[in-house]
Amino acid sequence: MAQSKSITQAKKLLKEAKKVCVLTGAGISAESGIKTFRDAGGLWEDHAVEDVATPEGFTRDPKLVWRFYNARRKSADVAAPNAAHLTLARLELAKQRQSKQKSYPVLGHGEGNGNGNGNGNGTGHHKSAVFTLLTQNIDGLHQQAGSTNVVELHGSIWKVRCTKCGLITTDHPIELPILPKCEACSALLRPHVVWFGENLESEILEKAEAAALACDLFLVIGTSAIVHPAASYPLLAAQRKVPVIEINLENTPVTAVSAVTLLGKAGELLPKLVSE
Ligand code: BV8
Ligand code: ZN
Repeated sequence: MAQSKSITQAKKLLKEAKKVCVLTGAGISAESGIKTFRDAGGLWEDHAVEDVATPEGFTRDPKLVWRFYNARRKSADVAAPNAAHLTLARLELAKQRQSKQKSYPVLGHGEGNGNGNGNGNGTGHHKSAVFTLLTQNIDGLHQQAGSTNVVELHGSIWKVRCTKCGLITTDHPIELPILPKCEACSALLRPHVVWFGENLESEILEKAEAAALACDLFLVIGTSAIVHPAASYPLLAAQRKVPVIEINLENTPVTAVSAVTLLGKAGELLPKLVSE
């Protein structure tokens, strides 16, 4: 199907959708100058996953791991949201406005759930939001772009956690000391991210699954869809016969279950799907 026909079909599906769930990966931040993992020149080219993104690697050589994350804090600090991030923020607003018109209550976690999206209505009872953005990215660019209902599946590069007392803090210089110490108990600090072999936070897993099970459209952008459980959410939606729209430079394991696959750069394609 010619790409223009696919774009028309994707626009129609997005316009009609009432509850949208989105999954993003490193590809959506590539046009903001942040390295992806698996592409040429990607992070995994000069670092062994098991050395820099596993708890065992951190125990073995915490300095190596902190050099890796300090470098990524510096690149995330100078990066700005691109047109793809900004379009998703606009789409969230449009869907919330659309739902209000249809007097759908915009409901989220009333009590504000720690990952910064307090867009609840204080009713406290849990109903899936009309727009949920699940991201594997730890760079915080979605929130910078204005997205509110963001679920950081793998944590945030801007949060650090004490390996002993568990205190989570954010007020640190961009480049942390090579072996940063906890202000409360002086134990070693680690990045508050989810490493391979570590479970995701249960509340995060709940929200992600609830959104994938409640959505009537699933949008997948810039992910190789290899890492689980993140890669399972578009499959969950497809199993429910929910249309999946994929945007990537290349085909991925999600392509087989996608109603529409748009091959190209997210920053160029996504703005075409959401009218001004
Ligand atoms: C867990 C945080 C319970 C830190 C990350 C089921 C089956 C198989 C394996 C497993 C399974 N369940 C669990 C596992 C094990 C493992 C896993 O999935 N392994 C993989 C390798 C097979 N999962 C886990 O360990 C998870 N924990 O399951 O706990 C458990 C525990 C033990 C055993 C069983 C169960 C935790 C996973 C989280 C790890 N932490 N990040 C950090 O970032 O430093 S993962 C990290 O890598 C990212 O967060 C992301 O998830 C992944 C990279 O993927 P992408 O973001 O997609 O990036 P990538 O470079 O690969 O691709 C970029 C894409 O964009 C490409 O397709 C490219 O074409 C495209 N692109 C590029 N430019 C553009 C573009 N597209 C559009 N526009 C552009 N401009
Ligand atoms: Zn501590």
